[in-house]
Amino acid sequence: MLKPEVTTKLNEQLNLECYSTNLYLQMSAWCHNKGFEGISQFFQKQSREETNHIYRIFDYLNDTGTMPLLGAIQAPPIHFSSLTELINFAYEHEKNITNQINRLVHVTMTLQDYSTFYFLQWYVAEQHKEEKIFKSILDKFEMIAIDYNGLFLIDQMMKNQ
Ligand code: OFO
Repeated sequence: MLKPEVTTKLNEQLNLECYSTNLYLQMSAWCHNKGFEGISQFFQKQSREETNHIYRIFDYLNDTGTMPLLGAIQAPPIHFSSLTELINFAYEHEKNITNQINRLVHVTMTLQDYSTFYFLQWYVAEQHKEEKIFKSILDKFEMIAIDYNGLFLIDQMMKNQ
């Protein structure tokens, strides 16, 4: 049986993962609308990964006899002035998620809930991977001049990410 504080935090995270799914799906739509098909595909893949994050927490709550609680999900932004702004937004979002996960891990450690602490280690590793992905994309933006040719190259490259 989970402690109430852990349950609350896990439900918060569950809802944040729902937001992440919607955010990346919306970003995929924005990219597709602007003609960046490769990046649009990349964000669809990211959105599916976020859905996987939802189910991990959903299943964990169920498995521990706690009913998952889905609340209202904030709408993701739909306007970006540039592709760089969009990628930056995604990178900042991942950094926020990392902070949330760290706080959650801290709560489990403080309350000596080692089962949930162990469960969350996958998220810790996943956040490291996701921050690295978005940071490396931003680095490529800096390396390749953001003119039309540069953007085309990045779009093609991200089809295989
Ligand atoms: Fe992007 O890792 Fe979940 O939210």
